[in-house]
Amino acid sequence: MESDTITEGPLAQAKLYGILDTGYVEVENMMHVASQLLEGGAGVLQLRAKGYDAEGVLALARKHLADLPALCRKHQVPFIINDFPDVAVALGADGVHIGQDDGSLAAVRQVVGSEMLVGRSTHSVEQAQGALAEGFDYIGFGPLFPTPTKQGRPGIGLENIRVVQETVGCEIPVFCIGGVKPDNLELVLASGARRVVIVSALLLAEDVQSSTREVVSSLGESS
Ligand code: TZP
Ligand code: MG
Repeated sequence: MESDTITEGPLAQAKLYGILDTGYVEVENMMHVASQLLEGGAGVLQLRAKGYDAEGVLALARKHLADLPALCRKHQVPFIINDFPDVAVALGADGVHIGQDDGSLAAVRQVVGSEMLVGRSTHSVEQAQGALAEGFDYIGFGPLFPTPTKQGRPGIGLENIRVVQETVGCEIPVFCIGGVKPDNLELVLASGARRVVIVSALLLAEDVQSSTREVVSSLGESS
């Protein structure tokens, strides 16, 4: 079976999933960094604010990212909220991303309805296939390598990317995540990945926009 033949839906063109992470970007600078990720060609944008509760994320987004939903719409890029379905609804986001311990898809759908994108973090082949069976719109698969962005979780390596890409990635987008950088992107792609999430290596880049553009260009060549 072809490994990534997804040609329809809001994530079809999304090869690079960008994340605005409060661990790396000052809140005052978030709008600027978001526009660099979008100008560089990120095809999805998530707000990730670990250590914030739902109220905190809502306040942060309202104060510092009021123009972001419109900017994402202009670029035709889905805007995703990490962890909090109710915040995603309140902000009029396009989706929400949840982890393994954040309950079932059915429970999230009760909050966000049937239209919103819902993604799941997965850390094994079984979890990836389970998320597809449950009906998630996309998955993150990793961390491939240990990463300071997600402390306390071991790297799962590159061995299982291909089987996940072939069994899950033919139905829903699979974004490989965790320690992916411009330096190892070629290896990650050679291991079967077709789409990636990159957090720190882009947010800490000297020129976020041009680094993003280079990654997107490498991803385009691989498909
Ligand atoms: N989930 C698995 S790894 C990870 C998340 C949110 C963090 C990835 O960040 P980085 O900086 O690209 O390694
Ligand atoms: Mg979570």
